[in-house]
Amino acid sequence: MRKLLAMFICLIILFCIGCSKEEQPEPVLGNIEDKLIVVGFSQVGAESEWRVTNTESVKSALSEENGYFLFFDDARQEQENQIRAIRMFIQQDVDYIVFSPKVETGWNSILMEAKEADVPVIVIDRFIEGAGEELYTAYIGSDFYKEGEIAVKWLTEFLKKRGREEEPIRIVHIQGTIGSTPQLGRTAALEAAIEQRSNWELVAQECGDFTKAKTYEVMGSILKQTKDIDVVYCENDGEALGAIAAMEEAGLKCDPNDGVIVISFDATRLGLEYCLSGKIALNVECNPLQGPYVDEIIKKLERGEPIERINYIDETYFDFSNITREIIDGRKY
Ligand code: GYE
Repeated sequence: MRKLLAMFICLIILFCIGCSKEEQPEPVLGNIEDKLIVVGFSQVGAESEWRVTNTESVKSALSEENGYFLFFDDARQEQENQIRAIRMFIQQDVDYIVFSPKVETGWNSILMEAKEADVPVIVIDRFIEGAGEELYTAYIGSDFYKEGEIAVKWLTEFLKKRGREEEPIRIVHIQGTIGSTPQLGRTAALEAAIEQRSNWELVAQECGDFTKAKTYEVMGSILKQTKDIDVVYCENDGEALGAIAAMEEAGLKCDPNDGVIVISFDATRLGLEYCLSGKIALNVECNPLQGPYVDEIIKKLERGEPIERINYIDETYFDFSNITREIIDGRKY
């Protein structure tokens, strides 16, 4: 009788455990992941104002309120760190990988791993060279060669208007991170123009790595060799600021009317302030607000809708003669 009673009590206890197990909630992250779209975002670094704005844009578009759970990794300018982060995202079984590749080459095997794990990859900002279409799902970014073409076309017309189209034009060229898509495109457009114009001469070509600090340094050494400079073509606003600081320190005036003509890319707020003051003569826009485009593509993929594989963002340019305070104040970055 006692045995029977003990068995009965055991059964009741097991039954209760069974019930409470079913009612027990899943771990919090498990619950979130079930509902939210999980994205791993590998950013190249934080080298410029442009980059910081780009990171913010992606983070705020892929927010929890908007249906996402975001893993973010800053690669601090190291391709190896980006590869490691992407591998980690694959292991974490994310739904999508978003990444801005530091340079164009060296991605094939990690993208192959993503493909084998069935994780769609959305490339933003910079592009990847030679990657077969099957290695990434979509690209969102800028047409960097076109940006460079806008710059050289503007310079050609500006010199013409000033009656300087036959004069020798001595150009200093500060490049961005070597091997990155913006560097390759903006450089190629300038080099093509120099080839075509016999009076344009490249007096120095150095890498400023898209930063103010490095450009201030390299511009300083260039100025030790020559101060006979007509144009400084910088591949982003940070570089333009560094070059201007070095030139002013060396006693050069940055002014398209009667000094060095500084050309820049990005058109960030600070870059446009310099344009308003005339220190930057031309600033070609490069739009960092790519987050909403990423969100739109992911949501379309989630709904099974077709998407454009290559997406270029529309861009404009500003020069010292048409920029106004109202334009600067009305911009989002
Ligand atoms: O122009 C520069 C940045 O890849 C378009 O990288 C981007 C470039 C941008 O650091 O400021």
